[in-house]
Amino acid sequence: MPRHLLVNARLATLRGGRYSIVEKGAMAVDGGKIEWVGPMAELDPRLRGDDELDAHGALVTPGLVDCHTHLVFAGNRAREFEMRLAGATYEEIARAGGGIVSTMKATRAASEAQLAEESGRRLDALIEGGVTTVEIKSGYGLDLESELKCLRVARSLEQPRAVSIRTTLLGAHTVPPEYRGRSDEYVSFVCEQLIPAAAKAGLADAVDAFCEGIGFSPQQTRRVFEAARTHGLRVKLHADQLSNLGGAALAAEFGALSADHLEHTDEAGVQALRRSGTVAVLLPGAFYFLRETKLPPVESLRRHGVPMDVATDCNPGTSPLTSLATAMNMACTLFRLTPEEALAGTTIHAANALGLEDRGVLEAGKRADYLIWDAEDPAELAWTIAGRRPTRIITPGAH
Ligand code: DI6
Ligand code: FE
Repeated sequence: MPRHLLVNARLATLRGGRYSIVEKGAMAVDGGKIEWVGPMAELDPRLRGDDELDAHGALVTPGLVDCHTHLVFAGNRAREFEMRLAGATYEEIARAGGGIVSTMKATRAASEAQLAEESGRRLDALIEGGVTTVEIKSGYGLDLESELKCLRVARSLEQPRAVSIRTTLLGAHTVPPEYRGRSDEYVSFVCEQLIPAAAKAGLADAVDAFCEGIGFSPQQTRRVFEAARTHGLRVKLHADQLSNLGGAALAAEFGALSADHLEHTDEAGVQALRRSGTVAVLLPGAFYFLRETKLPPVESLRRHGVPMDVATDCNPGTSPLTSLATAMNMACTLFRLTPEEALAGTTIHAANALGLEDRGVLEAGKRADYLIWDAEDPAELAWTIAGRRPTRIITPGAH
């Protein structure tokens, strides 16, 4: 990325998690980093030069961060969608051997190239919507080779694109058929073989689990977290999505980067998140697609000052969504976030949920990931339903 100066921009810097607008702003970029941000009137004349990018008064924001996706998978679940509309519940389909297991079969059967091709299309859609950093989970392989394959594919998607990818090992997503009725043994496999292998290969940045009646118990989740800790990996958790098993408090106890979903989290869970500094990730796409009615405790999270993120949860079963701006709209309409909270939840706070302090805010010293929008008001980004796209994406590229 060449040294350049952005001028005449309406900068939504997101400093302090607020819009923090700089009117008639300028931003100097050097070596892929922001060197200076402020009003044009205070611009050091020595920074001016030939390499100026004129925003003509348009809105500029940090690049968006999608901090929770399962976008590496093969096939689709349209048939299951039809079954649910005909009356079957998500849990019933899962218990009957459909759900995650049906995607697991397609994913195990796919070659690495095929998987990269299918998954790359979903990633490209996210990028077109302004996502410059994305987290991708495994969890549709559920055996040693297939889980590592999914993580390798996730990592491989970064190179040809101007995007940063963080990978998360979600071996504890569901019990695969070969371990049916032996979930504790499957957890032993995850702890003793999968986590060590992923850590040794350097393929995972974090470890996640699905703590749920149809997933893993709190005791099993605890074993997974302990193994992650032994291998120096941070944790995050699918917590309290369909029922309250105390997942938020468990995540907090292990200093998780984030606790995700949280529809059924109670006051004690929110307080535990606050104490541990764990970020709350809200996933309105899954709430919408499953036609859930139990709302996450947004008012309580706000009151306790727990940072809230918004992510797509892009996955075939509960959130086939590839627009983060649409997720922002849903977070506002369904969960009553303000458009400002939704934007903070897809920039500065979302970066924190990935343990990344170097992005998500337009500030000197941060990465120069930024977006120019055909918009004036930052609330416009969450306002449209179909997902607005930036007119320009400027990013130093991978890593
Ligand atoms: N919770 C979810 O919403 C997704 N995974 C999870 O743990 C669903 C994954 C799927 O149905 O394929
Ligand atoms: Fe998820």
